[in-house]
Amino acid sequence: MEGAPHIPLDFQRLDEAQMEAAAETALKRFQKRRTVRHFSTEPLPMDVLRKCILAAGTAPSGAHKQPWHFCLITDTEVKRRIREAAEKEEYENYHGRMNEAWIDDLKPFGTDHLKPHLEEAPALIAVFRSSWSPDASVSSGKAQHYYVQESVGIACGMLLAALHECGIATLTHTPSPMGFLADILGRPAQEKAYLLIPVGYPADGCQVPDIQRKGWDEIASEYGLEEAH
Ligand code: IYR
Repeated sequence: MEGAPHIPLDFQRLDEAQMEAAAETALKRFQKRRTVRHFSTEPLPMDVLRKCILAAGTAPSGAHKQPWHFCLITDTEVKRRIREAAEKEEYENYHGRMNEAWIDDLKPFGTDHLKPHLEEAPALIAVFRSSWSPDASVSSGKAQHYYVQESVGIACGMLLAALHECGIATLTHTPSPMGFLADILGRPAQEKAYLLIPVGYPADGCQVPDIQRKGWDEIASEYGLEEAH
């Protein structure tokens, strides 16, 4: 390939038994992941959080632009300000901006406009997406980014998976609109808040909704003519 240096892929081929075992382990582990809304205030090891964020930063992205930024927040006053701003928006959401069907759909989860977890969780990870980055070498002064939503969504999925693997519970929180996050955190104009993730250990006695997950037939279809053997 002209112009672009390439290096050999570092890839470890597994045998089929190893693949089966890895798939089983991954499924069992992922089935145990639950969204948590009640956190212990106990601090988390910060280096574990930093490594999970670095793991998320290995996600694929459009033209490898890596259009994400992760703010790792443990400061009590910053968390308090985020809670205050989120609750203000959520009050409007629960009292008029969300329609009746939406409010009904959320009843099993017991959510409301109050967000104590934004202060109780020992850390918040605010994820930003950037639609461009400053670049003096292009005439517009802005390097384009591509498939930003997809790229940042994948990075967030990898972040949740990495945190879960490390025994850390998460809440994927989307207070909306989320513009207050860029203001409070002083993010540059090209960045828009994408997701706010309180992280921590579950509070003692933490309960979660008794939900079922869709099965194979509901989430997947196969188009092979026969078993590949
Ligand atoms: N953002 C609000 C409402 C909310 C919306 C959905 I869709 C959820 O799955 C959960 C909550 C809130 O955080 O309460």
